[in-house]
Amino acid sequence: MIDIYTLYGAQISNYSAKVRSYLIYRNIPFQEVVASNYVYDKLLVPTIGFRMMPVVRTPDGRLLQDSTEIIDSLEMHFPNAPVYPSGARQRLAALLLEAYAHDWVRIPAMYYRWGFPEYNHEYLIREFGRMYEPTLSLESQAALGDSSSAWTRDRLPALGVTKRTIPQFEAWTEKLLGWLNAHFDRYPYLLGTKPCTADFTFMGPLYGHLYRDPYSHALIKRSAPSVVRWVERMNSVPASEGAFLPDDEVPASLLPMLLHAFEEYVPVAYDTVERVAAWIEGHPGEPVPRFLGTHKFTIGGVTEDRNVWTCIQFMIQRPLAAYQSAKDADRAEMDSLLSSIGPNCGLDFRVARPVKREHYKLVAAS
Ligand SMILES: N[C@@H](CCC(=O)N[C@@H](CS)C(=O)NCC(=O)O)C(=O)O
Repeated sequence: MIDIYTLYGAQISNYSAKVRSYLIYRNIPFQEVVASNYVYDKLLVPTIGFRMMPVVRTPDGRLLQDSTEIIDSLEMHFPNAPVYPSGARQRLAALLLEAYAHDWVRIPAMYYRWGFPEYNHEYLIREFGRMYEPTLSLESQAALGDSSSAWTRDRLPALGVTKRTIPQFEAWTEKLLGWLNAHFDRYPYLLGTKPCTADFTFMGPLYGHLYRDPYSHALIKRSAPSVVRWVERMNSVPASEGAFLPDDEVPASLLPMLLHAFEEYVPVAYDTVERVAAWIEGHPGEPVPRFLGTHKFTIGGVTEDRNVWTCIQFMIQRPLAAYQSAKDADRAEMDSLLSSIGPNCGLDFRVARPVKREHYKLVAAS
């Protein structure tokens, strides 16, 4: 029996970067195996039912999919030094930033990957080719990578990236890198000298895409050197375990990101929750589809359409549940954090039909 964990993923994959950096930080013995066509066909798809990474194989042979569930399951198995802060303010900040990084920061990550073909295309098609068919010749990998990356390349409009919103996504990304850079000038991780769950989630877009892809690599090195150093730190075994900041402090340098999350991401997330609830009412007992039509969103004052990505509910219901189930004293701490973010940053929104993952699919939780 294999007595270490196996991460099936890829260097170019957003959510593999999240799980990899978590495994490294937690010092969990693991090997990484590329999610090639062979691995998908022989091992992953027969169990999971579809092509999706990352997947973690536990030493007792179970396959876990979904980066958040992987981390949660490993947190239960390795309960010392948890990556979820115990303080109410820090815990809520971590869950909010995690959802924002998972669902929203992925959009500029996708745009900067595919929106600059003159810089990135040759590199990316070879990356996709070598991931899917590691033993082919370089020429064949490039040809294969070109055709086999179309599914993700063509997703920009489904994420709301269009000619009208590109300037807004660029402006926000520059701000985001500025906020993160200012933060990491002062702190090694988001909440102190040890990473929290949101640090790992930010590694997805920041390492998997922005740090590795040629165009954004130059941008991030030029404009956000402290983010570069954080990325590299996150992929290294730390010298010590570190600690979250004392007194449950959420640094002020995180507030602009949290405010942005409430302004532009949370409205989309709440609308998603309503769309999912309506769908569940009409389809009892069925797994929730990945997409449910389209809805409007606004970025930098420009309104556009995007697909309703139902997985967003899974992430936003976590901070909502943490807030709504908090005892009075914790709730008061959370309220003081929310009011320091901005005047309209409430978490009273009701999730009528919570969801969970069962057999690798999103289903109604009750
Ligand atoms: N919610 C999932 C998202 C995973 C995901 O989107 N993985 C990408 C690679 S980074 C993928 O395999 N996508 C296949 C697809 O979208 O069809 C997770 O956190 O694991």
